[in-house]
Order: sequence, then structure tokens, then C-alpha cells
Amino acid sequence: MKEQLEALRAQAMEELASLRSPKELEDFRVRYMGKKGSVTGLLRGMGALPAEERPIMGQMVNQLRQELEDAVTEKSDSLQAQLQKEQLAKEKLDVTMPGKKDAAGGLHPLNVVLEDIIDIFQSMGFDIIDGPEVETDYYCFQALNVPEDHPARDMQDTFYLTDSLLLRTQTSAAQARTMETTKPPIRVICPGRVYRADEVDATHSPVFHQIEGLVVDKGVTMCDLKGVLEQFAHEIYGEDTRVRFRPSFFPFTEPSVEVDVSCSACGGKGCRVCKGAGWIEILGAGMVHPRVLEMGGIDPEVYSGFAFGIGLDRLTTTRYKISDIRLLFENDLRMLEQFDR
Ligand code: 2NL
Repeated sequence: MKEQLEALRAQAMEELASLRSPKELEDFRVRYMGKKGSVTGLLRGMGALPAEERPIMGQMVNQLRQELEDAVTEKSDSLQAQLQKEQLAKEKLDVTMPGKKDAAGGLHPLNVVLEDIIDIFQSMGFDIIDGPEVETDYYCFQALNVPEDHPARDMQDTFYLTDSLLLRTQTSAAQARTMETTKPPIRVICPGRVYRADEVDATHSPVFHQIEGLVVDKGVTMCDLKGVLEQFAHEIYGEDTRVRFRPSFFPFTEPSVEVDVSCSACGGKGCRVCKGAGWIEILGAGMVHPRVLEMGGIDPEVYSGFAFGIGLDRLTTTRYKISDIRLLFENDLRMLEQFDR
């Protein structure tokens, strides 16, 4: 029986060493020390021993039982410690690690300036409209009083798609449509892409951007034109900027003007930016030609209006001192990221 006990101890210790989880350990405890366990079995078997051997054997079994209990407690502690270590390793969080950068995009500089311009005109009561970039010869030229022999209508200057379809050369095409469908008062601006068959260089691109405006109502005068455009120039360039109106010519307006602002780089003294002039041209405008109103279905005896065209690309390159218009179209992130907002 003593050998049996030694064999049991050896087996138990070996098994105990290989246990990997609290569940396995609990199974082990029941198997050896439970009511029907092996150690308990040994105690029961003692009835068969001679009376004088019982106390000594009883002591040995109890000692084994105590040893196993201690070993189980120790194993339980070490299993718990091991589990906690694994858990902590899994949940480890390095709070000193740099966070993930938010890769948010920014506005293209053209859109930064466009949004400023839209804000200004919206606050003066203008609606924003748009129209097709593929236009008919009628809306792009005829409805705007551009004569058959005007250079803009030449194949050299305009991208024709068919005899009568073309890429619009100005956004006024959309405004000509508005006149047909809207009873005055009309107060709209029309921003968008326009196309001309120009050679590409630092100041020319075959696709560029315009914001045109149109106001038609009873009693609209040159005074309204000057007030609105002066207000626009002051909001874009600052209150101290001087604004001047020079006579000019466009087929769709009569009289026509070009608007200059005092050079923001030199304050009007003359510098490289304004090529010594002290003034920078920012837009063309005029009183809508009576024939243009008429073709839009508006009676020029009752209504009058003014219109203007702003070149967005030049406004953007001068504001940000961008030396070459092509930089606006190459979408080089090193350039664009400088205008994020
Ligand atoms: C320029 C000149 C201009 C207009 C555009 C216009 C539109 C209608 C009727 C009459 Cl529907 N005129 N637009 C008028 C004058 C000048 O643009 O140099 N733009 C960059």
C-alpha cells in the first residue's frame, strides 16, 4: 500500500505539472481529492490493513493529501498569474504613440476664391445658377449679339463639336437661357468652366473659369452697375482699394466698361505685379445691349440691366501670388496643400 501511495504521488505531481487551465486544474482536484477521488480511495482502503498499521498509513495519506492541496493552490496561483500576464499583454496600450493623422482634404484655391465671391453676391441678393458646358452656337453667340464675323466665332478660337454645338466660351450662355425662362427682376451669378482654343502659357489655358453676373429690372442704371461692382471690389481687395471704370467694348453690352483696382502689391505706385501701371484689371461689364434683352424675350422699352464677367483664374493667381496659371490645373499636392482651409 505504501508503494501504491508513492506511485500515486509521482503520477499526481507529473500530471499537475502539465495542466494548462483552471478548468483542467479543477478536474484534477476532483479526480484525486474529490469524494470518489484516488486519495480518498486510499483512505477507504485502509480498513483492510492490520490495526497497528492504520495510524501510520493514515498519517502518510493525510500528508499526501496536504501536499497535493498545497500543490493545487500553488498551481492555481501560477495559472492565474499566467492568465493575467497574457491578458495584460493583449490589452497593452502605448499612450505615448503618435495618433493617426486625419487625411482630410482641402479646398482648391479656385474654390476658396469662388466661395468668397459667391458670399459677396449672395449677400447682395443674387441667386447662383449654372448651365451646360456643351452649348449651342445660338446661346453662346447669337443670343448675345456676337456677330457672325466676330473672331470669337472663328474655328481658331472656339472648340466646335459640330456645326452648331460647341464648348461654351463664356458662362453668359447660361444667363441667356435664364432671360428666356425668368420674368424680371433677375439677379443671378453664373460661375463655371469655359473653353477657348488658346495656346497654353503662363497666363493662358484652354479651360478656365468665369463668374458672370446679370441684373435685369425696371429702371436699372449704370449707377447700379457701379455701386454693385465697387462694393464687390472693396469686399475682395479691402475698403482702401481704389476702383476705376474705363470705357471698353463688348458686343453684348452698351455702354461697356472695364474695371480696375489699385494694385494691392504697390498701392498704386507701379510695380512688377501691375507692370508699372498701378492698376490691375479685374473684370468687364456694361449695360445689357437692348438686342440681347429682346432676344431673351424681355422688352428693352420696359426693362434695362447690367452684366459683368469676372475671370476667376486671374483673381486667384494675383491674390495668392501664383506665378503660372498652369499650377492651378496640375493638381500637384505640394502646391494645393498650401491653400487648405
Ligand atoms: C470679361 C467681360 C463680360 C458680360 C460679360 C453679359 C451677359 C449677358 C448679357 C450681357 Cl446675359 N453681358 N456678360 C458683359 C460684359 C462683360 O465679360 O472680360 N470677362 C472676363
